[in-house]
Amino acid sequence: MTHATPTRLVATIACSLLAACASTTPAPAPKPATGTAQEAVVVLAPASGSLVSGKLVLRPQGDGVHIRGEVGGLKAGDVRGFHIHERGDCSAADASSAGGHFNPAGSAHGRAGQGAHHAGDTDNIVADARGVARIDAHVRGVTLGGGAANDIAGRALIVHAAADDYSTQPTGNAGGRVACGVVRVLR
Ligand SMILES: [Cu+2]
Ligand SMILES: [Zn+2]
Repeated sequence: MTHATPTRLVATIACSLLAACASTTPAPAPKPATGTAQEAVVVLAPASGSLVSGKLVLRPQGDGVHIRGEVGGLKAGDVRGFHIHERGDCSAADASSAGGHFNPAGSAHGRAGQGAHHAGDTDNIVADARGVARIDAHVRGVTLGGGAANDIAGRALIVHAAADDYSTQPTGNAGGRVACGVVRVLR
């Protein structure tokens, strides 16, 4: 009979639609931690008086960062702990300056892919008959560049004197640090 009724009806329908839209639209997800770098390199230099050295190339891949390269100066068949450590500082003779395992989530030490573990935990490396370990490791849940909490750019990679047992806290009982290198972004 008047203009008021249809106007109110339209307004009510519009509100209902908006409300429906609002209730079915997921809350904005936390900003994805996407790395900004395409490639980084690590030059592993001997530490603790060892002859262990190496060169590694890191690239973002899928849900993490892939590490490829070689570590030399080991003994045939050596099994050695290999981790990302929190500080990109290899200045101490024993590489203690690199700090502990990279652990932005405050997890326990463990084995990647098998329950709780530090973000920087990776599997032991194994030397061939010539004392060279070929690294082809995928580290899930970390990024390269961009400064997110899980960014490994500017951190350190460490080779240890012994194998990681994947259980002793917080180091895996992998012994001293025999090589250290900083993750340097190339591009
Ligand atoms: Cu380590
Ligand atoms: Zn660890």
